[in-house]
Amino acid sequence: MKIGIVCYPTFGGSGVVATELGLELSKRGHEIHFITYSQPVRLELLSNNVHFHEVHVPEYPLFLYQPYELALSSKLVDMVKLHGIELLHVHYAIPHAYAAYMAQQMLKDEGIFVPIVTTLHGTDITLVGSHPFYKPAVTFSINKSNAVTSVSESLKQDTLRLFNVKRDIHVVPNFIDLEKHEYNFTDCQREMMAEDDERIITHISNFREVKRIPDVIKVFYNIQKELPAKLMMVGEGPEKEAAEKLTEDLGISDRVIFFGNSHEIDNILCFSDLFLLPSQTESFGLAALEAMASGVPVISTNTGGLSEVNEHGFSGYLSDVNAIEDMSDNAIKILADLNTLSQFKENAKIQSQKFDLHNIVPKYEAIYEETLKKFMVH
Ligand code: GMT
Repeated sequence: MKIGIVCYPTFGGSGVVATELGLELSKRGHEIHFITYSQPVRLELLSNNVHFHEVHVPEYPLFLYQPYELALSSKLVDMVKLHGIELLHVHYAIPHAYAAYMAQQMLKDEGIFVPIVTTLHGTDITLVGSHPFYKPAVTFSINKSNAVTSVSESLKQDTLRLFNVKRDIHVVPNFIDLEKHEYNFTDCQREMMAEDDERIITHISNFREVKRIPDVIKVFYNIQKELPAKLMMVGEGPEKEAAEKLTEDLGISDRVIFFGNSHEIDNILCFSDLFLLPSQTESFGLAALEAMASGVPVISTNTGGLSEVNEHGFSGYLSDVNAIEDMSDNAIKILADLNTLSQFKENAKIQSQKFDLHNIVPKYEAIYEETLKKFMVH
């Protein structure tokens, strides 16, 4: 099948999922065309089956805002015609599903029908999409998609609650390539990061408010009072500066390392003992799954889809949002005893196997096939 994938190419779960999906589909014999404004961060290798087409938005001084969705829909039309793309899979409703619908209409005029599969990732629904400014366009784009998927049951329920959706929503959870997370112990340079007796705690995100970065620091502050520990903060975003300030104010800046965005997530996870994700809301929590796949237990909130990913008392623990003391106690419970820690590490790996890409990617393929069959008659 020739599939066009539209996503946000930057660091962030939706782009990562879209890229990994495209790469796996290409291995399964599909021809994949990524259509986006820059090459997705995890898309390192282009091949016969994997293509990248850049959406360029020409600057024009008359426009205060350059019209990306216009440029994207035109690019989609051109690429569908040039490469014979049979289906568009768009990740994130705004503006991708919207632009894809426009492209579909333009192509229809020329006698070409290309179905659209839209995957909802969370922020497009819970944070941005439900804003009254965007709500009509998001509702329209979802209803006009030929198939809609969401990354968790919780996100599906949020979407049904917040929008007047007339389409079925298929839940297809995010996934992980477990083989990639099987690291070689000789590569895991733990000794460069911490002393033998220190526990390594990690947080990875885009440092937006929704991630509750101060809670990460506060939980770590409590942990390091009980046990020798280091905190690895990975990512860039608006809350980073305040986080650095907070570590200084708490007198723990010598125990916290801020890495910035990293292409070496697996290397950092390989020496991590615990992952903290105290988010306000999280449709899935791909970063937590990536941690678990590397054998790192997770302390998270119980919001959104996190309880579908992290199993309380098995792969980690879940607490209410803002329950700093509870999260700290749970973290210490896991970290204080080496046998308990190694049991949780083992469990985290076991839990991640539920999301092995070999089980999940065929679900997308089935949706593509069903959608093509259903809509090709039109
Ligand atoms: O959470 C973010 O900051 C990024 C955002 C995105 O759109 O990439 O993540 C959303 O999609 C991910 C992939 O499906 C999910 O794992 C995240 O939970 C979800 N974020 C939120 O719901 C806040």
